[in-house]
Amino acid sequence: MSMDNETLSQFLDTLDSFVRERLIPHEAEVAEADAIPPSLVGEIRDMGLFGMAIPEEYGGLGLTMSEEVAAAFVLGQTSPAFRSLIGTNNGIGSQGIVIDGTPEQKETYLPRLATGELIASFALTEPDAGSDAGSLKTSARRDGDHFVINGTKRYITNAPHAGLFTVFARTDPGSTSSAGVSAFLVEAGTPGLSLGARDKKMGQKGSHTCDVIFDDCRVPASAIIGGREGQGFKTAMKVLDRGRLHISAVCVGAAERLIRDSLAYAMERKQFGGPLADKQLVQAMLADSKAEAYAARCMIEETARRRDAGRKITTEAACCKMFASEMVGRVADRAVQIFGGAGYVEDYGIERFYRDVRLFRIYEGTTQIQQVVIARNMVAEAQA
Ligand code: COS
Repeated sequence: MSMDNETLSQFLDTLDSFVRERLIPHEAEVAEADAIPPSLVGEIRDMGLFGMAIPEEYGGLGLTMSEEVAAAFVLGQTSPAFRSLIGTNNGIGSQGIVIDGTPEQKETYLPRLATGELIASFALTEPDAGSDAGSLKTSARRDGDHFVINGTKRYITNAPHAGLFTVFARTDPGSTSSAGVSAFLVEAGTPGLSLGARDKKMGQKGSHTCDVIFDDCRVPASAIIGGREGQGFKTAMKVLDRGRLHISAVCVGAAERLIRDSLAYAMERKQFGGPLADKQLVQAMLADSKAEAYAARCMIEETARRRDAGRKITTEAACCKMFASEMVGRVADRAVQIFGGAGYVEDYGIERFYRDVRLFRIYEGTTQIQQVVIARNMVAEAQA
């Protein structure tokens, strides 16, 4: 759907009020308890946020990419744990089905993903296959009209809550690279699928990851996304192109929140006879953060427009992910510096954001992988 301007601005205003009035006040509690209160999960569900990126015909809001990044700019303004709760259903957990799924797969899963009744996870990473995703070892051996999956997936976001996993496994035993990988839709509760203990993370408390273990887990051949073997890696890459742009927008939201908090603190805190905000060295930090967050916002809006116009955005999404995730790291570092001692203790939440945003430079492709993607595409285009 492309919302008319009035509907979009109403949606974003409602989301903004929700973030300020309902989510921000619960940030410290969520971090402390390492859990989002069920009542808040219900409110998030009622707002339709699990289905932002799922087409309207399957019960979602069907936002365009431009609309989705506008929503992510707003959601990014609060603890990433809230965004993470709905992140997989809107992104890596659902988009394989949206982009490459069969009509039956869409019909079976998308309506429940859109409401949040079903939580989706994306199981690509393994103990020995992270950045080199194409080298994954999880196998799916054909057995009649079924496949038998064996292997371990690692750091899988929302796995402890997931009802559906998109699992990448090697269906061609003779292959060692990205060819020969297929994407399977595996439901929680399938015999042979089990979960490891929750990871103890540096930040993003309230968002959970764990291992997903497959031990002779038998699934029908109809569970392959799109029904075709050997297409899984490409599906993963298409999903990640989109996911990287969404994460970039979340980075901008977090940066804008940190800048707002830093400015408010600098205006209120007095040293050397006046507010910190009057000191040019503090102004330099505020100005650098403002300009960098604005640059990232513009890149992301432009890339989203290009995607909505049907253009391939692999290079641009990688540029956005690299720049925005590094940018929010610098902004968070400056925020700690502006707050000084107050930035290093828990009370103001700045140190929490500093730890939370560190993940953005790692997941859905590290900064170094984004550099590889950008440069490889530059060379390929120059050679074409
Ligand atoms: N869209 C569609 N197809 C794509 C694609 C994209 N964005 N990127 C690659 N492909 C295709 C290629 O065209 C190629 O197809 P052919 O074999 O038909 O030519 C195939 O996929 C393999 O691509 P490539 O050779 O580039 O794969 P590599 O194994 O060299 O890996 C990187 C490429 C490093 C970019 C990939 O492994 C990657 O993104 N790694 C990071 C993984 C990641 O983000 N992990 C986070 C986990 S999810 S939280």
